[in-house]
Amino acid sequence: MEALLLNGAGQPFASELIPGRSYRCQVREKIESATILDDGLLTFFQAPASYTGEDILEVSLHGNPVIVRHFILEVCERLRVRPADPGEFTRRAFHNGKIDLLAAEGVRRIIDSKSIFELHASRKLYDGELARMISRFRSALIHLKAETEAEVDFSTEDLTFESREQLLQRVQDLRTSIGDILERSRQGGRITSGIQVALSGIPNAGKSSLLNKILGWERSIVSEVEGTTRDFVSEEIELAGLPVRFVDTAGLRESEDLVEKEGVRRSKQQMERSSLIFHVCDLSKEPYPEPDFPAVPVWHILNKVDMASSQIRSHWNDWVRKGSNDRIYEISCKTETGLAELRNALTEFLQSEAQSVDPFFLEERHRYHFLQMDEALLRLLNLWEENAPAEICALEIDSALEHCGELTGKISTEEVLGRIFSVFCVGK
Ligand SMILES: Nc1nc2c(ncn2[C@@H]2O[C@H](COP(=O)(O)OP(=O)(O)OP(=O)(O)O)[C@@H](O)[C@H]2O)c(=O)[nH]1
Ligand SMILES: [Mg+2]
Repeated sequence: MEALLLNGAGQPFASELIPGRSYRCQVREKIESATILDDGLLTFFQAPASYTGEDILEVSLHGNPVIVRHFILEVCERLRVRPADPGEFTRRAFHNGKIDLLAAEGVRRIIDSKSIFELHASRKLYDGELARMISRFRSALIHLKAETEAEVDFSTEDLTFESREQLLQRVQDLRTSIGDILERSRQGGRITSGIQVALSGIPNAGKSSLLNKILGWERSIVSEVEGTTRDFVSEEIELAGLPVRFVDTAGLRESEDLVEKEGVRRSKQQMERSSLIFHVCDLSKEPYPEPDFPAVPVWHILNKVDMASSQIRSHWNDWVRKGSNDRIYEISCKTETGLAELRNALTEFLQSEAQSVDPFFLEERHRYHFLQMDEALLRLLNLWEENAPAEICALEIDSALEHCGELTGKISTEEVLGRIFSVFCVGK
């Protein structure tokens, strides 16, 4: 180590590094050569006060792949250390009891978060919000089990246990809490996976022009030919801290052309999946009948206001549907009139969407265990109803407890751990 890593003065490091302090270091091309390839920082974290709970020597180099490759080939080789596997540091932290499995999953979600909203939800996972909920479930289940076992042990003696009604109520409450968690995650997941805004309208209205204006780059092909966009084109950006997916769709019209027909079918499908529809209208024409929209807010975007007489504008304003959630904006993609107002209104809409939803989500794995827990509790209720022996009832409580353990990683198999950590990036 000392021969390969030199301090800022070009001297080998003294053998004692003070934990938590960073040292400047230089990486030479070869031990014997004086050619310096990179300057970096060396930090020593002493067990157990480190990320993994083990001694860690962290070398920070410039992220150039050539430097990193050289470091791995020359330096790591000689030090007889190997590059870490994906997620290995977090896996070690988990095995050494520094974090539970939920927090480990939180680390990955933090790294992969695509919006502030998702980051908030990931932080909660990392900080233990779900772990605390599960711990409350576990205590309630253990209490339930103790009551059931007491029934077995002392069933012939005259002792007062919690009444069956009280126990039934407790199980019902647990099932309600599971339902609430699943619903919260469904809501949060809807936002995390992106709020979709569909741009729809007749051919040539300016849908693709508007998409490009919103994104700030020429994502979609714009032309005066009707039916330019045939398949939908989507792009995700972050607005108001939320991931928003804009979908530019094929112009809606009756067509005999098979490809265009399929495009229109897909347009309708995308509209149904959207939280908001921008109905782009062509102000260079007199009002025409609007398509059927699914039951989501529709904003009528009266485009090409630069070409429209005040008469046509008033015709259009009288014409469009005015449901309680619907709005009208006049814009021009050509002169950019009204685009700033539209953007501000969209930001406000997204903020109010986000405020109504709690940043919270469950991984597929979590959902599975919660559902299994719920099923075990449902079976328990049925068994009680049939007056099944208490020993049999206790098995269902055990099953629910097992799922609690698997959620936090108290009970885990190599296969499950492999699946979780393999999707991490190297270095975490
Ligand atoms: N004058 C004027 N022309 C516009 C405006 N917006 C779009 N256009 C023109 O209208 C034509 C159609 O625009 P597109 O954005 O391709 O329309 P579209 O709705 O995506 O059309 P399809 O993909 O065929 O359904 C192009 O020639 C644009 O340059 C505008 O605000 N003013
Ligand atoms: Mg188009």
